[in-house]
Amino acid sequence: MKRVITYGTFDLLHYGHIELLRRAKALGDYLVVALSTDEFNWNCKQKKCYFPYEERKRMLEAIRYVDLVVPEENWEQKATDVEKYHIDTFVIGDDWSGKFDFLKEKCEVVYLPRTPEISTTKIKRDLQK
Ligand code: C2G
Repeated sequence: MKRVITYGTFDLLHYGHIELLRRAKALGDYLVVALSTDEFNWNCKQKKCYFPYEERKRMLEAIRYVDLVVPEENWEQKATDVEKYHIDTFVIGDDWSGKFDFLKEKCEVVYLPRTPEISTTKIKRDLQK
């Protein structure tokens, strides 16, 4: 049972997120998603989510690739999460390339190419036109 973890905000869920989750799950048998809380998003990522945490969690839990959703509350929890959830592989989009190499002591680290042309920011911008 190979266990994979990924992290993110996943606001205004779109096919770029789904493609990331599909490829993350394909790296193992069990996928944990650490979902950024509203406080973490606002205080540490300067992101104001359209959907609150509980709604974003509910949507992720409905995705066939996702096995467990847990809160991401700070930048520092990744190393303990890898132990806590017995993770074999950490995966995230390559916009984060190199940023989490410190986890290589504990697990495999994979950066996946982002899906081009789509982002939550683009959706918000296009809707304002
Ligand atoms: N993503 C992607 N392609 C896109 C948009 C997003 O592959 N077109 C990926 C991102 O690279 C990330 C995941 O989908 O792996 C979630 O994206 P965000 O919700 O924007 O996550 P982010 O704010 O980057 O949070 O501690 C890590 C952070 O919580 C990551």
